Amino acid sequence: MKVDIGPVTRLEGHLSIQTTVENNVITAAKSVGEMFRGFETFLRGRDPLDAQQITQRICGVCPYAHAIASSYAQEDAYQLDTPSNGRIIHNLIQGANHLYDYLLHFYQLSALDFVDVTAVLKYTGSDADLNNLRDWVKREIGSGSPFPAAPFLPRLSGRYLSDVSTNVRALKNYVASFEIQKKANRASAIFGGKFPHATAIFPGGCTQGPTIDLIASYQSMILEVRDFIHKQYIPDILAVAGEFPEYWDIGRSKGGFLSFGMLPFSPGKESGRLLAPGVILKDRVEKVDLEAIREDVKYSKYSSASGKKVREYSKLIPDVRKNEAYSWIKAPRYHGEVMEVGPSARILVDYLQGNNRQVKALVDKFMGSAGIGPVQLNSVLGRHLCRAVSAVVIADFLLDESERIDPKGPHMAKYHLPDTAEGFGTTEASRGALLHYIRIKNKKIDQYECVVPTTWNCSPKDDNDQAGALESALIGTRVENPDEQIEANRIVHSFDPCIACAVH
Ligand code: NFE
Repeated sequence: MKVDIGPVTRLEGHLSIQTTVENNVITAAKSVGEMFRGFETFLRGRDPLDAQQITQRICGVCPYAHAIASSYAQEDAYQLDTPSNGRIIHNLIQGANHLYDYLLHFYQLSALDFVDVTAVLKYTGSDADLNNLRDWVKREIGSGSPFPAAPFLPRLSGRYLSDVSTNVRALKNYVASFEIQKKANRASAIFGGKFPHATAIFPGGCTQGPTIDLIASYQSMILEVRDFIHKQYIPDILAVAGEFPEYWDIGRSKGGFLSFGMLPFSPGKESGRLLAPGVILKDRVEKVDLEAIREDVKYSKYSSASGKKVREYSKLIPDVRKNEAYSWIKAPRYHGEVMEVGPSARILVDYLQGNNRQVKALVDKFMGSAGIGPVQLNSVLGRHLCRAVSAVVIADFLLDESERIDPKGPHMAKYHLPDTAEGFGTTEASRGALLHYIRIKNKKIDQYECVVPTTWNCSPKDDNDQAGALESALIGTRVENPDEQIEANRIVHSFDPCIACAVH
């Protein structure tokens, strides 16, 4: 039977997932991005210094990653020597955004796939938030409304966490996490100017300079976020993992892994990154070669040339009637191979290279207590755990990094806009590897390309008919109830798709 489980909710944008189920097993899957945007088209002809502002509008969740990738691409094009403070402030803004995004994803976008909201009806404690939630859920359920207690209910049928106190604790954290996310966003906005869509991120640094009071405010907010990560977020993930251990083996993508690495150490891009870049192909980690990336469009709704490299310009021609095409998302491939990007890629690429000692220690500790190996980080639970590992490492780094600021030092490079130039910028957005490419002619943007995390993960099939990463993770999954497929929803949510980004 063919089932359309879309539009899938609790993600950004319009994603439909169509599965074919035979004998309760998914045998085929289509990831369908349902809109077109055209940022790369309307960037052409504009002032290059608009790019880090305009590309942030690709998304309201990960705007800073776009600003950073664009700034790096322009730094490459203008040959800028970014001062240490400029690089540090970029990191402080981008890192805080990751912390916000991991909490948003776990609590609001995926925890309710596992947490039993109705457990709050059995709550008898004295917490005011939980009492309010319990009374509201009770009233809603008895109200006769067709959608009582939205957005918590209705929900898909399946097994949820059984222990009342574990559910109640997670629900309390669902509510509490909003305040903590606000803290992370305010920390970013101290230097970025505002959230979303920072005004201050610039190629070569940040227009907002550091002062002792700004640094102290930033640190106090990150300390609170870090506390929540350790005391609430990680225990909640481990509680889910403890009761659903089968999800260490559900949702495994079938290709390689790509991470661009993130958070460069000062003074510059040559001195390494907190999380290292790399590609995992056939269990070996290799250096990233940007020339190996091509974007296929055989099954995407474009009649432009397929298989172009990032810097090979091909006019993007939307084509709603194209035969066989089923998505507005393109299909990026690395040496023709399917790549998963995102938290598991980021952590596995770093872990297998032994780059960051803290990553190694955390991964070993969690793998040891769960009784799993690295291959199981490629799974629903693996993606959740790798976000948590990223959160711990990034939060500690941000606190250290903020101590390295020299309040008297420069925070912006001087730049000269060249007539003709090109540049690549790579970083990790929360959802994975993000690449921006800019080519400048006559001081205007001649070509701009973004290769975006969800484009990799939620791509349709490529020119060789290979399923995309998410599609491949769905195929082979056993589903108890083919009409609802809670298992497929959990897999989709573990990738945290952002379709606004994917179709940019
Ligand atoms: Ni719109 Fe984005 C994606 C992330 S790219 S959320 O995909 O993370 O910067």
